[in-house]
Amino acid sequence: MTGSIDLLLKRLLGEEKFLLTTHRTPDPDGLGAELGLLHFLKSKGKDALIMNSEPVPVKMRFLDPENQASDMKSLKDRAIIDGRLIVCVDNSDLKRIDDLQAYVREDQSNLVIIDHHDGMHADNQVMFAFPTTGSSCEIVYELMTLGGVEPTEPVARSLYAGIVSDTGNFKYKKTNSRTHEIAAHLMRFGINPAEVAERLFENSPLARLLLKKKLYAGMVIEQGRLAYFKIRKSDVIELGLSLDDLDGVVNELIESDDIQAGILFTEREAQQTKVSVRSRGSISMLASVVKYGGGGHKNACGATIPMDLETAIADFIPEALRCLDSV
Ligand SMILES: [Mn+2]
Repeated sequence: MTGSIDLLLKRLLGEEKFLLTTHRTPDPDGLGAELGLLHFLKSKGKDALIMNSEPVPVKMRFLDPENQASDMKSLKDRAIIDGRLIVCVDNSDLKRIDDLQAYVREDQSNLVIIDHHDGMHADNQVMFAFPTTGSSCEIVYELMTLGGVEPTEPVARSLYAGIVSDTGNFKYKKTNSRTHEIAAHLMRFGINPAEVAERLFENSPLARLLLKKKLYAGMVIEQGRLAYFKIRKSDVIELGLSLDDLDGVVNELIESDDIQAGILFTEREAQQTKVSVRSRGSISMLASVVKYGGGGHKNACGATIPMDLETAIADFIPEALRCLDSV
């Protein structure tokens, strides 16, 4: 079952106080959807705020010029959270909202999830899932349109950035004519697409190039069809980077025609390895990450494995190859 924008609109307008959140390490789609939804709810006279588990990465701060996205790490008075409907966008895995999980009632009556990842079941009460939509920002745009609210220029920019980023510059499979219509409409609010692309993708520090040098030096290709690389936390920190600076690197692995799937293993803690998986076309890698409690899309998914880096790699690679065999 696919989520319904009508029912989502009804569900939201029936409440007064909101807390908007997304997954940890917020990305442009999660942040854009939050900012769009915040603008929408405030336009409807609602009391709404954004509260993420982590601060907005420096690179994405241009999307939130008024610093409307606050985070649990710098929150002083937690009483502000009480009595609000928690709306989680771009994420249906509650583990990924960290401390905020504690505020979700056991019966989830104070929770709404708005997401576009694969494999979720919409009930249009708690879970509003739109798995055929390329980005959460498109869902929020449709909601705003149905509710009769126009974006401001910064809101249009953040929605546009989320769409560009989550559709892989309009090239991933969920991109359709509606995606382009929405992007075209958002551009009329004064967005400069070249500038957005440059800020999102091209203003990376030299250290990121050095990090990539390290990644590629250790790249492994299995059976001529699966490529992977790994990075240790200390390597990232030594270069003065954060784990967010690795965003998008894994996509490069499947740029080669012969490589069907690419994986980045990131050591987050001594016994915690993040695995990010990308695949081409009809190849779904979801089964490989679901085993570890992960999720995502068929062509872009991930999980956090409670093992050290090398053990996680040894454990995961056979799972990934099994996925490729089943195609
Ligand atoms: Mn997304």
